[in-house]
Amino acid sequence: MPHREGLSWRFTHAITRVPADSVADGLRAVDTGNPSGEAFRAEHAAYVNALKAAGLTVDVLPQLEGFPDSCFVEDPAFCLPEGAILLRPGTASREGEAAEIRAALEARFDTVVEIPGDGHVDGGDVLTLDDEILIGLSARTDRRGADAFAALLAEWGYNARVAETPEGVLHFKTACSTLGEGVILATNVMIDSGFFGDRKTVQVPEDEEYAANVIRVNDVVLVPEGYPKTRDVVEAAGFKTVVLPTHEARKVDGGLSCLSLRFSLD
Ligand code: CIR
Repeated sequence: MPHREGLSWRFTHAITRVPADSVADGLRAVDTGNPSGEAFRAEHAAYVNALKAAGLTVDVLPQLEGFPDSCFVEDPAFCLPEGAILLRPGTASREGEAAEIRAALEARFDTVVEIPGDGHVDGGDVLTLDDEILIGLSARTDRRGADAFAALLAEWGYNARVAETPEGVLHFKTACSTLGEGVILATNVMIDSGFFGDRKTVQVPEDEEYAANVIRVNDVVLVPEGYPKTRDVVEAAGFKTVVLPTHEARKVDGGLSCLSLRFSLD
């Protein structure tokens, strides 16, 4: 029974990786100053604690100086209850992160497979809903990768659909998130795109677009600090929020979802 109520937001486990000092060399679209490894690790510790408080067992992998963006573990892999899929990140400096996370996935899953072919997919482009998995084409996720990934998900019994990430948006999930219980938080551009059909959506208030990337984890929605209007609309939609600092992650285009792989092993 691959699709099920809560697939996209009920979790038992997470994998994270401590930010390296080399995160100062991390990729970014616009330079707003380098993140500090030390300050990022403090924010990361709060993030791990919030996942634990939400009921998860969290594996915290050691920092990897050779890969500046390696704390963004969501991008090199994708996890489902049946197993983990090693992806092929779509930028050269990050491709090796899939091999680096393999052992941690093998420690939790009996089944760990690689995405077939030679196309590229970043996990940040994959939005899991309870009844469908959306894969956004982006500067990181190409058609070959998305089609191969969708075919693999279909073999595993999941409905997968390929969509377009709006121009200028790094990852599909930079602009939308599952809030659970059939509701999606998204920017107005994403809502207008029609990707979500007649699903219920909550619109991110204008000038708070960064806060479109939140994560629902069991009973709470983790939201970034500094976006009070978004927190208000999420709460008004009936969800309980926990606010977390992401100031260092943001300097290298990172948000809350990218900092963990979340899955359920029940
Ligand atoms: C990158 O450009 O790959 C990193 N600096 C940020 C990755 C953020 N990941 C995500 O949104 N899934």
